[in-house]
Amino acid sequence: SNKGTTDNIKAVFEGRCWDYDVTKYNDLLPRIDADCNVLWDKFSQAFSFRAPCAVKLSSYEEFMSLAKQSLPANKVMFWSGIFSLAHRYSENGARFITLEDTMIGYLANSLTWCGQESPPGINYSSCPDWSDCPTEASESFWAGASATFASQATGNVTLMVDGSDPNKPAYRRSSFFGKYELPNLAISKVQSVNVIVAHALDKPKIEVCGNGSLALLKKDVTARGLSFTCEDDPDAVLHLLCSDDPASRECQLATAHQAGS
Ligand code: NAD
Ligand code: CXR
Repeated sequence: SNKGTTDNIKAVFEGRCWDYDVTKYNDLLPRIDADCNVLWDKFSQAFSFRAPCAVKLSSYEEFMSLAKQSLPANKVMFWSGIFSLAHRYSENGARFITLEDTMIGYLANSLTWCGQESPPGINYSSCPDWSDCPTEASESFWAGASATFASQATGNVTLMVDGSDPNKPAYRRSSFFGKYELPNLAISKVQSVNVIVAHALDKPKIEVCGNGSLALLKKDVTARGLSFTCEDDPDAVLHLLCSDDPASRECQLATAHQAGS
């Protein structure tokens, strides 16, 4: 087993919430009506005073319905297997809005929590790893968050995936994206899924648009009646990667202005 519930989780959660309300995403996303202490009560009631794996998918429903926000068209971005680059690119909502920019994802991101039956109802010393609980319990929060987020999306949506991971395909039907986001895109509200396949610099491009799991993704997207586009390493993303590794071979940009001078 793992580390326990994040220290001072109630204060961290409520502090994030009040801060979000006042200073975060003011021009990008709507404010929440519910008070932050009410959100904490609904969130914590889902798991506290219960055995750590005894949390159903439906447990967080009331919290989700109080905290969900409408989302601007064409700005929603999903990611799978590539947290860091996706968030550097989305730029806190400036380019795209990820789940972690919305109140629901913002409150919970990078926190650990689990319950216990005895007081105080929250286990601060050890929580099971998600792979130690039945699927439903390990997925209960992020499955609901992902489904809520995807069902609010409109227009063209973006997905970033990792085409360089030797251990897992870029698209997996078993991922949160595959299980809870793609199936909740509303055909009446979403037009297209635009996929960005990112590849680590100087590493083999294991998966590219049109092949392997990306062909399966195209099939799954178009079967839902949505349009599909796919691009490997768009310049805007490549240049972000290059900012961390400018000496890499793929980052040696042509310098036409010097030629012949
Ligand atoms: P992924 O494989 O990169 O997994 C995302 C995160 O979920 C990882 O940090 C992983 O450690 C954790 N995870 C994996 N399987 C889990 C499980 N069974 N139970 C609990 N946690 C698990 O990509 P994915 O599965 O496609 O999920 C990413 C998508 O889903 C994003 O679009 C995002 O909107 C949403 N999501 C976000 C988080 C988060 O922690 N912020 C977690 C899950 C899902
Ligand atoms: O150990 P994992 O999540 O399951 O992460 C697996 C890998 C990491 O090694 C890392 O490469 O996935 C990547 N990753 C991040 N870079 C990252 N940054 C923030 C995964 N999760 C990241 N987070 C947030 O922290 C996510 O919301 C994630 C939470 C827990 O991180 P942890 O390292 O335990 O759910």
